[in-house]
Amino acid sequence: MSLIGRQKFKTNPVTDKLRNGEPTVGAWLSLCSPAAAETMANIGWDWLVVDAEHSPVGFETMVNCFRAMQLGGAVPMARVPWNDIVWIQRTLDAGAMGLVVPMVNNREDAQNVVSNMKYAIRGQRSFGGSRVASYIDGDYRFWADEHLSVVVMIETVEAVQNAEAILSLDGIDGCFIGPNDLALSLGLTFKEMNSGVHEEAMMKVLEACRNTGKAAGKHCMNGAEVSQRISQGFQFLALSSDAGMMARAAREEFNSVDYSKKPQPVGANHNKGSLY
Ligand code: 3PY
Ligand code: MG
Repeated sequence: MSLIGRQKFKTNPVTDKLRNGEPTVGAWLSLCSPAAAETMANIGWDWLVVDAEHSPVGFETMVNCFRAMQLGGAVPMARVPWNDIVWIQRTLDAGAMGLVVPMVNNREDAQNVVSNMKYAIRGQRSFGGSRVASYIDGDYRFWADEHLSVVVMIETVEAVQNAEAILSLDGIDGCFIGPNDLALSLGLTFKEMNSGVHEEAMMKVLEACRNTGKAAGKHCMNGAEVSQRISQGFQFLALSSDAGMMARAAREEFNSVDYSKKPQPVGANHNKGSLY
């Protein structure tokens, strides 16, 4: 038998890096396309996140995105729409090796995330297997409780104030700042993001991560910001999304087209004064 696609993993490379203080870089998938997921996975990202919160992706498409990511070597992850046991259970069973959970505002929310992602006696996840079980080395039930990446979103003023209480909870690997929702919560325009009180709030979250030994993350617009955040100590960095990058590249190429280069109609420069 060929070993293509059969290499079993003992641990989760993303969780390992987050726990070891190393940076990881990934991207959001909003196009709901396994073909886009496969193309993206081949780039070399540490992880890719299917966005089930703000894209119309369906479950069957999400599973196919996970398969495509695995094929390309990226750790398959998802952002669930809410901290909801049904979504969390089904997404993990579908093959996510880690979840990003939005709007975690206090310690109780964080406790519910951990409980929703872990089997008894630690949590309330029900056992029904997972696609990932075939690809890991060991018993999935124990593997999942130990190695799934548990990332909570800090994206409100309340969450920033409670960051240390949230992050100190055992079972949480790190946080991910949603800059847009954080700006809304602070009453700021999107132009005011990444400076002033917005930046101060993010630095407070980074400090809470340092104090608790957990990974800080953030959604970034471009590679320059990812590099800057890595230098500050952030570890779970998303660079835009498949849709965003496609639109940006397409816009750039489209805008580079010079319509004025069209050939002049034959005879346009004809010397009307000539007999010939
Ligand atoms: C936000 O900016 O609020 C996000 O959720 C980004 O992923
Ligand atoms: Mg958000």
